[in-house]
Amino acid sequence: MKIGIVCYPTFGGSGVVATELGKALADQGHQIHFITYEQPTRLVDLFNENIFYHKVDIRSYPLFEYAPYELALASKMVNVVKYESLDLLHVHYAIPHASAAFMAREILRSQGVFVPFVTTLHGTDITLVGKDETYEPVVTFSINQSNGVTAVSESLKNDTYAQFRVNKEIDVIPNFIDLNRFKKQKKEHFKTAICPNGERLIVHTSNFRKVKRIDDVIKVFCRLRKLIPAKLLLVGDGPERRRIEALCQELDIHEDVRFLGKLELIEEVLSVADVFLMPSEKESFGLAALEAMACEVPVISSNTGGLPELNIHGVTGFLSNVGDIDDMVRNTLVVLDEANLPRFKENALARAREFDVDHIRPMYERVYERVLAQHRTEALAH
Ligand code: GMT
Repeated sequence: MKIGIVCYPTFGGSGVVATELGKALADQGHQIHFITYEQPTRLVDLFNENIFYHKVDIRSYPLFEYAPYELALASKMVNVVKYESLDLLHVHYAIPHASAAFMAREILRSQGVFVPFVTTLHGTDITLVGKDETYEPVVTFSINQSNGVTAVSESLKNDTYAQFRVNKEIDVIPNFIDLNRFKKQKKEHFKTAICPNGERLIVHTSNFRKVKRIDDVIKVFCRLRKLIPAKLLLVGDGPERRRIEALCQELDIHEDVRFLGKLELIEEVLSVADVFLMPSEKESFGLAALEAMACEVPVISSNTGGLPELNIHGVTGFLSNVGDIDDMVRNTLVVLDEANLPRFKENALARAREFDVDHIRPMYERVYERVLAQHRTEALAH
């Protein structure tokens, strides 16, 4: 198949999922065309004969306070579909990709070209941004207009039906992991450098947005380090980073906390972690937790959204109510207990294996085939 993939090119979860899916599909012989405003961060494989990248050019004009990205994107989709003879478009994150895809599909239809689009809902496009009245009518319309809709967890599917008047069937296709890349590596020298006295290493990675509740990471860590020797690594960057750094100085814990910024080789850090913290307010899946689990790191998380579908309470880590710091501290101590840690690590890896890309990729291929078959029938009837 020739597939156009539209996503955010950033470090964020939906961009990572879209890029990794494209790479996995290209390995199966599909021709993949990424259409976005910058080369996706995880797309390092441009010499692959099946992978192409098309940059969306955004023309500015003094009249525009905000250049209309959605129009530039729709126009680029029209161009790529026509000149590369794409069979299908797959857009990740509804805003504004689904409405741009709708526009592209209808423009192409008016020119006698029929190409369906699949929308994958990732989380905040539904649970936070999408339901705001600023966007809701467009999000509802473009989901209903999609030829196929997928969501990354049952919880996100339920949220979509609860919060939008959506009448489309939604296929749940969980996020996935490349176990050849995400696996525990021997990085003992790294561990010794950060934890010279054998301290426990706590890791959190995120885009440092409010929804991640990084204050809770700090609160849990503050309590822990009074009970056991521990260090904290914070990976990633975003709007909250500066404030959290100042908070660590204020609390006088900065010597035990390191901010590593955005990292390409996150698996190297995860390889030396003892526990992963994800106390998020909302989390439709929790891809960062899956990456940790694949590196044999148990997860202490909130029980919000899709996290209970990934992190099994008492098996791969623990779940707590959002903001329940006492419970998170208690649970972390249970996981870090010498008598328990090996079992939690083993279970985390076993659970991650269930999300192997080779199990999940065919689920997308089946949706593509179904959508193409339906669309062919509709096009013939036209
Ligand atoms: O806001 C974010 O956390 C990024 C966001 C995205 O779309 O890039 O992440 C969402 O999609 C990820 C991939 O499907 C999921 O693993 C995350 O749970 C989800 N984030 C939220 O729901 C907050």
